[in-house]
Amino acid sequence: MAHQWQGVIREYHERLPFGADDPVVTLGEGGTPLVPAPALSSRTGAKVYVKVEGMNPTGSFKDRGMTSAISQVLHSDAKIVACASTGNTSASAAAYAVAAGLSSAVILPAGKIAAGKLAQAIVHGANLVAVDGNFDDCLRIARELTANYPVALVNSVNPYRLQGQKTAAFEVVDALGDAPDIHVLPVGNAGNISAYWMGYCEYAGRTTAASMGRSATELAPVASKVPQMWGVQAWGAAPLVLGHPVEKPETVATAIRIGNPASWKLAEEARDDSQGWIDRVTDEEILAAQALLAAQVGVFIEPGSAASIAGLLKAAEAGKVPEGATIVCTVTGNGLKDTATALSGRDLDITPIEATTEAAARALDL
Ligand code: AN7
Repeated sequence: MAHQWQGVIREYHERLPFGADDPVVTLGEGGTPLVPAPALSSRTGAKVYVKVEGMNPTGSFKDRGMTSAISQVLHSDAKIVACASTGNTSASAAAYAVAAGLSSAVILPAGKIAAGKLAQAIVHGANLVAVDGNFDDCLRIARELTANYPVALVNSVNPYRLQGQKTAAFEVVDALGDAPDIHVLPVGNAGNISAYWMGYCEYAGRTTAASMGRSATELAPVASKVPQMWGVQAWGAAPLVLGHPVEKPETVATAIRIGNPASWKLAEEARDDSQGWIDRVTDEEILAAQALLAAQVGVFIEPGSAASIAGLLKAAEAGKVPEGATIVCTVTGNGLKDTATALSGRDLDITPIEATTEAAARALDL
């Protein structure tokens, strides 16, 4: 019989805080590929996979949390959803608001959003507010707005966001047959690392501080273990590495240009309870990792996503990758969102040739 993936709420219904008759707003998110990355395996001595979250409907992992946050909004009186964003959350919120018949308002740091993400918010009809400030300023404004006006906040401080996002960990276990030894991911506002940790714990029959709804311990465990969680921040936006907020975060990876993550405590819990760590990588390492994944694995990711790959390679060089370990790196967003950064610094020779096969063959040195 034909099967169509139903989106993460229906696929993982029994582990999410929704009733059978609750409305579900979905664009078919989740079910993303877990792709073996031999080029990373050979460099690290481990068995490395990438979880390609850029395959989600709006091109990032945010859709997993937006289906659950926006579905829950339908239970309230709110007709407008709002978020602060470095780009991907706003793209996702705008699209899911359309699907739900709601309006959206997105609060963005002026001039620091990748062109593709801005285009998404615009075409989905979001009301845009550009702030002369950074993401942390935008989140403060979004929180205050939603506290004072009939507007629902759909940033990851809304606990329904992490509920949807935890399904990515379920998918990894379902694909591998058990949890990996190590899970690596980029860290910005720190919601995703917290959500994965919750998902891995619940699949192993444990709960975390972020768990809600039916207790995971009522369901039979699916995984026999939990992975170490390795988080990676950008060098100039690494509050969790430094142990204090960064007032003026800077990085080429605008998605993770965040100085005071909302899920700070949950991320520390994920790191410490899993015996993992959170490190930082330079912009150069991020861009090199992005180029490597595109040229040697065949997956085009955005710079923020490449932090996870850069962090893994840095750990390998430092001898911190156990031989033969199974490692999953989440690559959080699609490279097509920010082609300007991917192409910057490249020598693009696009001088046209005459329209003959011979000229094409000459140009190709055939
Ligand atoms: C591609 O869109 O914060 O640590 O406002 O877009 O869960 O915040 C995006 C974050 C990683 C970091 N990779 O995840 C936003 C926003 C990409 C991202 C992160 C983001 P969190």
